[in-house]
Amino acid sequence: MNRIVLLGAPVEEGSGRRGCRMGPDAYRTAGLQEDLSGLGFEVEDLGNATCEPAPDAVAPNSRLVELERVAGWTRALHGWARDLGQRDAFPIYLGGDHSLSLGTVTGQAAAAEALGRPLFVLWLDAHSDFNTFETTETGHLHGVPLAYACGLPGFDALLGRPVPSVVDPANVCILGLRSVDKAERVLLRRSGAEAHDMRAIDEAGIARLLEPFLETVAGAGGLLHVSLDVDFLDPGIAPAVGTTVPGGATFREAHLVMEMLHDSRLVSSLDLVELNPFLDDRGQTARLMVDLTASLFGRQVLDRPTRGH
Ligand code: HAR
Ligand code: MN
Ligand code: MN
Ligand code: MN
Repeated sequence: MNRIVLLGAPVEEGSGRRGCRMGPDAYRTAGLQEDLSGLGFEVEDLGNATCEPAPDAVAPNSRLVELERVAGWTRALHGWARDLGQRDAFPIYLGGDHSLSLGTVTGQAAAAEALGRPLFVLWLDAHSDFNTFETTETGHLHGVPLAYACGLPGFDALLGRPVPSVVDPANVCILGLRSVDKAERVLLRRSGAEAHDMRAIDEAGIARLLEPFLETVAGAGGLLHVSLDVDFLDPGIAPAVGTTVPGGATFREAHLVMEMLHDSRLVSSLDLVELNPFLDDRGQTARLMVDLTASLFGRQVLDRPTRGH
């Protein structure tokens, strides 16, 4: 696939603070389109998605923050992703906080189902985002998207109906964990999703954790959606996020993941989430996220043979 489409998703209501809505423009300013064009891709920027709040989305408890707006974004982005996921182009969703994945992952899952392929998800994040409307302690809906996409119950207000195509938790791999809430941890364990914390990465090396997952995706003939949260990265190299947690992935660990993903040729869609340009230091985080995306699309220092194609 030689075509890439960029879609801005300037949602910030899921994060409980302001700033993520500036994310899509920060990626544009940092030169995302130019870098990808320079790698030989035809890149179309579709601009930013918009949404109307969903007044029918009634909160099942009083803790949930901005449910009507987040439900509006979920519906809009679900529709976009279901459509873009069936086109002959690679969609990159420019966030926006991680609640945007409520729409993009479920939309990509619907697209994969229409194409007759299983969808796999790689979640690169300090957090597992596996809370439900019942377990969330903060009410911030960027803490629930992976549980939602995996079909956990209680979320029907978001789309106004059940998720049409859920992701099998057995098809999920999470890397980078260092902040998981108590009840969330139980749900995550019960789901059977593969999850690796930073200790596992320290001990095994990130490549050895990622490789078997990629082999599983390839063996199943799957499509792979990658959701890259800025806080996967160590705050020392990526300060522009509202939920920094010390001890994150290093510059080289993150690039290595992207380089391996490129070589695998398995990735079919990407979320770039949680960038808060208001907290950035001279654009360094936006720039790093663009560089990581370039690694995913094949930027390398020396020529090297790639497996597969
Ligand atoms: N677990 C916490 C909560 O549910 C924090 C979630 C933070 N999520 C993100 N994206 N920043 O990973 O509120
Ligand atoms: Mn996240
Ligand atoms: Mn996170
Ligand atoms: Mn939060």
